[in-house]
Amino acid sequence: MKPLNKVLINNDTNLNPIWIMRQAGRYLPEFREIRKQNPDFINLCLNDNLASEITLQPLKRFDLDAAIIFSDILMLPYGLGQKVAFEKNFGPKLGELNLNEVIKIDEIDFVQKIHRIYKAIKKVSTSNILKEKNTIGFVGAPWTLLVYMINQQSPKKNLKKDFFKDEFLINRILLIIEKFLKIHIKNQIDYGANIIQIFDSWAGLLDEKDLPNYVYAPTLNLVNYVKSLKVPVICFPREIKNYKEFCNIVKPDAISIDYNVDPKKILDDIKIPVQGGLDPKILLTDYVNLKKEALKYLEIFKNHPYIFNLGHGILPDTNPEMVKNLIKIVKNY
Ligand code: 1CP
Repeated sequence: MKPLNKVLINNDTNLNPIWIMRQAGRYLPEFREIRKQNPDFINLCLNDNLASEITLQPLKRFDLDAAIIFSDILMLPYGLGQKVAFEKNFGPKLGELNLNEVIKIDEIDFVQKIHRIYKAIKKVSTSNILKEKNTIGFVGAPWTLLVYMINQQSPKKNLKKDFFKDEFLINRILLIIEKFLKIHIKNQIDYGANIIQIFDSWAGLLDEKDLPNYVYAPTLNLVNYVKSLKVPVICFPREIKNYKEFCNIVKPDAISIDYNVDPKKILDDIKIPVQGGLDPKILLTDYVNLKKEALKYLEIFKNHPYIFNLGHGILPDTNPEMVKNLIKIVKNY
């Protein structure tokens, strides 16, 4: 059985497998080298040779237990025909969402635009390095994708004032997103992904009263769909206040926690396997501090099924040596 499955399916508490959000990325010089020669990020995601090579880069360096496919949550709006670009020092920039065009897109158009992601997954999942390891496929949650599709840029920069004005439009787009996310999930699994992670990076933007409508209901539909395909599903509803309520309603196979939440409270509140938590900024400090903070999570979850990870993506300024140290600390525990 693959390492993450031991935790997710068998509730193993002796093993703390580890992978790292954004483990294939800018903190690795070998990634920066490829990126420099491929200024168009979308094209890079659609280049199955390079995308699979990038996916495996961190596994060649480190003793990680899983690969997460090199792609992006915004490949979904791209597949729906919305313009998506990534600008240096700015982040994602999306074109206007044209609902009249989007509703004309069918499954064949969508898959045609992004099928090379699936080719990359096939290459990765059948590679020798991953024989005993997991291949993680992923999607953005409907809410987080809606945020990017309507806001056209990161809400970190600026959130459109009239975002919630047209509730009818929002609910319509959510249904379209959900339909295509299911197609995207099914294809990732068919081509070799054996875990699905759902990133709801902007769940924390919502008032608690809006969570049932925009986060719980659409995510529950996806979680049930993944379960019907017999693959474990991990949810990351970043920065919501009530992880317990989320787990009780959505019932994923594991919950990935952000770094603002108290892990002791999570241990008290949550019965399902837990993933993550460590603040990525800790990797910018020193070995002694890293060991202290990593051991904190390992101690708290020592009798709970736990997958080691960070509380958000690894930062570009991270020294790869610190990643090596972290993995050693976790494996030696
Ligand atoms: O190694 C891996 O983790 C696999 C690849 C991966 C994943 C899982 C990338 C590559 N992106 C993602 C998910 C993703 N993309 C999320 C969810 C996780 C999270 O919260 O970080 C989100 C919100 C995005 C959207 C996105 N794409 C952003 C964030 C913008 C914001 O609002 O702050 C950014 C910067 C990107 C570009 C991107 N995606 C991935 C990489 C390596 C990069 C950087 C590209 C570059 O400039 O070189």
